[in-house]
Amino acid sequence: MALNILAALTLFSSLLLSSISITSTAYGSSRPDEMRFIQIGAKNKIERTIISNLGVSIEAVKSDSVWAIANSKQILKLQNDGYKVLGNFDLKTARGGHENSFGFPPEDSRFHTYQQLLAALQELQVKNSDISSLQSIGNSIEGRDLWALHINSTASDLTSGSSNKPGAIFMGNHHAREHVSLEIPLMLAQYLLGHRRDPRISRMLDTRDLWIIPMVNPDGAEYDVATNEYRYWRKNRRKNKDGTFGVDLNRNYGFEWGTGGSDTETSSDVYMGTEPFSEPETQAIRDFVEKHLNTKILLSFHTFSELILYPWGHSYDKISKSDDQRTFEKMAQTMAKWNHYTPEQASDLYIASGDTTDWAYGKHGIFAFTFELSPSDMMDGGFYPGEKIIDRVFRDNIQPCLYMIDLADNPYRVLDKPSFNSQRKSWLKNYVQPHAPESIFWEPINPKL
Ligand code: 0X9
Ligand code: ZN
Repeated sequence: MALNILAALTLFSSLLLSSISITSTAYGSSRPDEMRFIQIGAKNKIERTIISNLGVSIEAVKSDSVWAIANSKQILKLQNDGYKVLGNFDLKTARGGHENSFGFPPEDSRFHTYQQLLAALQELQVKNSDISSLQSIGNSIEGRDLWALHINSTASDLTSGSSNKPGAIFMGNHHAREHVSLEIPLMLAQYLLGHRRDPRISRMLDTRDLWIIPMVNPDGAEYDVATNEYRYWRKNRRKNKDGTFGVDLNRNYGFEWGTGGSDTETSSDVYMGTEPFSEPETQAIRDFVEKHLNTKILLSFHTFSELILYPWGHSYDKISKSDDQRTFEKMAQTMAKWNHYTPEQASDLYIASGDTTDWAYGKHGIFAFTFELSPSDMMDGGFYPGEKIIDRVFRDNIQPCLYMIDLADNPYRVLDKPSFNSQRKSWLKNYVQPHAPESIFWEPINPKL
């Protein structure tokens, strides 16, 4: 796709769209000012699933309670059902206002808006045009391009946009307010291209087909920062038939869609949409993945809670192919040694159907993970932890990302077979020394372009 023409068109259309979203006042029936941050007593995954089935979005899990965002109707229902509301806070008091009429507040200016992300991706691509290209893989419901950076050292693969090399896809920002989840895939791209002459990295770049899609939900992300206060927006910006807004993109994928932990109520934060893949954003990811079935690894970044999640999420069942189950577990446990997150099956958190990873694995056998990035707790800032957190979150996750890229040729290498182990050790020596001091692997690269 012709990058420059597309980029110019995007700049124009997104400026237009920005002004539309600034003047828009329609919120739908669950207006952000009606939403509350609540702490509810819940001791286990069954209770958490019941809460999630009420259409409440659970944001952090503690040993005997959860933090969630809910409207007054949902809170009443929870109380009627005997759940204890231990805390109830106004969302809007969580972060102060700022003077800019659009974008991140000055103290968070390192976070990228849609336009700043595009500029950063373009600069990166232009500096590394021999091994990367920037493509739009579709459009959001408001018409913004969904940008994907393709990294591949074979010119013909870049031109055709497809490859026989083992592929890995990294994506972020399915959920609008989870802004850290965009920064990490962007920094991963900057890291890989910034270290392309490092033998450990160049070997990877030569042998893998990498795609980075940092912002799957640009409309929601822009909406979240379009006034002088964060809006705690999660969904996309679909105008539903009844005038409410938004579908939860992580409930809209077409594998066991609508079978639990999502809602038919349009105003719910976990509204599943009218049908599987009803949304242009999830359609774009579906079509993209289905055009790139060389993909063996997929990582979808979310925030927050510091978790490494793997399928299934729609069911408490284990994966029936025991080699796959063991591979997921082994990979999650290995990555947890680097980022110190908790590795677990997604439904151990709570049941949720229609998420990216159940579909990617269930439909295409891709080893697909969700990372819930830092912070670990609501009290450390929840979705809005401040820009100071970004470097640390990236440092924590660079080795897990490199590990996934490495394994894209054959994730089963992690299984406990001697030949795989020795192969693995030599790979690790080539590009990562486990538990090495951070400085060996990490240098900030163009934190903000
Ligand atoms: O609920 C989600 O979509 C994800 N958590 S978030 O706080 N970022 O919204 C977790 C999805 C994990 N998948 C399942 N539990 N199925
Ligand atoms: Zn999320």
